[in-house]
Amino acid sequence: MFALRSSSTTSVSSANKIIPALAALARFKSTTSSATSLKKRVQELIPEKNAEVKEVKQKYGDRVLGETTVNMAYGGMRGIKGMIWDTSLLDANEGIRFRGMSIPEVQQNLPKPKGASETTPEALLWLLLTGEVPTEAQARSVTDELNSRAALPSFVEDLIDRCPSTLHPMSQFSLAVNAMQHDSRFAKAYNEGINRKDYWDPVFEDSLDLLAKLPLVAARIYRNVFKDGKLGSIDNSVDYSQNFANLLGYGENREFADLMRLYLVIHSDHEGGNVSAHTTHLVGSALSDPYLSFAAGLNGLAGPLHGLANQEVLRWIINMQEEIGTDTPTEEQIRDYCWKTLNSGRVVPGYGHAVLRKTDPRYMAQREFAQKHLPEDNLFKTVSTLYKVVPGVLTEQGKTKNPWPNVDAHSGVLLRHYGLVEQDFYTVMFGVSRAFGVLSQLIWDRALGFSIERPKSLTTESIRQMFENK
Ligand code: HAX
Repeated sequence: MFALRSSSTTSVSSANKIIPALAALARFKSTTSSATSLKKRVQELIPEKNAEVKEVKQKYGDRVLGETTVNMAYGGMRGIKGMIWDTSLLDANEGIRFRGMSIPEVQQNLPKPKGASETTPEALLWLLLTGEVPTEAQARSVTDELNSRAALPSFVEDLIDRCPSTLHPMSQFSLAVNAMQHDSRFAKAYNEGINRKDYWDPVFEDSLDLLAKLPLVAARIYRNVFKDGKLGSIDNSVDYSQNFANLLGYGENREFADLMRLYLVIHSDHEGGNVSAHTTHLVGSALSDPYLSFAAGLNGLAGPLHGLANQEVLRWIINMQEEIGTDTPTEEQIRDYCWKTLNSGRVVPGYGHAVLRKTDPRYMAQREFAQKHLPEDNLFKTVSTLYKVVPGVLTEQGKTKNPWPNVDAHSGVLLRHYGLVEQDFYTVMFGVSRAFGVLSQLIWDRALGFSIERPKSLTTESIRQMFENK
């Protein structure tokens, strides 16, 4: 397997084994390849990876991965091991690892652009697609590649401009991504009869085109809905996150550009079972092209129990401040407000997780950013007080399996600090980031020839019959 390669070893952390930090770090340092083009490197790896999957299927194809209970079938298929997602793996107590690397390891070991304090989604894309830590030149080559593909078709610009400002930014985002399907190289190649062995190639091209265009799409929506509609252009000399910051209108603040780098890296991938990832993968399995697949994933991300939670968190905090009449509520006031939310049959947004059972490391990465850059921000202080209070309240209520904060509990306060106060836009930013993870896996789905998804469903009556011997 090629999760984190070195010249001498090719082993990888298995599903529930965490690589000891020191051994892992030693490996990260020795992982370089001479290829300067991401596509060329992926192409080199495809035969090796196909051989590995073939071997695993031959050796272990009949082994049982786990059992499925009736409760799992009724309970959102939680915990059912039924899909392959090579770009990242989640440990319930540790959080996400991208190709075996934790978030702090990614922050420490992936290259950063000159003058930046955080690594970039471009460097992460190289890691997700190849399992290798890129050199500075390799990361820069991805930046150049994305910058060169960023321009939008004019009809997509017109489409976005014609959306009413009352249409939610996530709906506009999904609409624009669907519309860009017009230029899908995979759809065209399929129509022309491409050999299935080559599917990955136009899927790679579509994915890079799509990633490249997302900042212009997202920023156009932002500037139309919340600002004067005027938009800058891509600067080929700077990285993806600086360009995104510039387009949104906050690029002059170097801290904000670093926040974008951090934000786009940590929201990118969270293994395969979450709604946005699984949806993209599922729709792609029907050979819908990357635009259609990712647009479907975005529609899932727009749900309040998933990505929309970041907008809900901010709204909830602001409502609390208004209701209590202060922007520095006490622990007691916050506790009362949490109970009020729970007693009215609503969730406390930003807390709980379907799989994680500890504080989300993505929350911690953002908390560390806040402690460094905005320790005196009143909203950050409130978010910190929530961290002290909410887990206790949720534990006392006794329902949630995980009372700790997730990624969405922290992102809004950071964006708001730098002036990006329009919370209805936050999930669009999440979507830009999520594209890096789900499209990386989609490329591998086609390179490895994964099948169309078709799990078995049951009726309640059929379950009765199975267990009542009818
Ligand atoms: N507030 C109140 N109740 C909560 C809760 C919360 N934050 N988190 C879980 N619960 C409740 C569930 O609603 C469920 O209640 P019922 O038994 O009455 O249905 C019970 O506790 C058990 O749930 P669980 O098994 O712990 O959690 P689930 O896997 O069912 O749900 C969710 C996971 C993330 C959807 C859930 O924790 C939640 O609704 N959190 C608030 C919304 C949120 O922050 N979503 C973002 C999650 C991260 C993400 O995907 N980001 O994009």
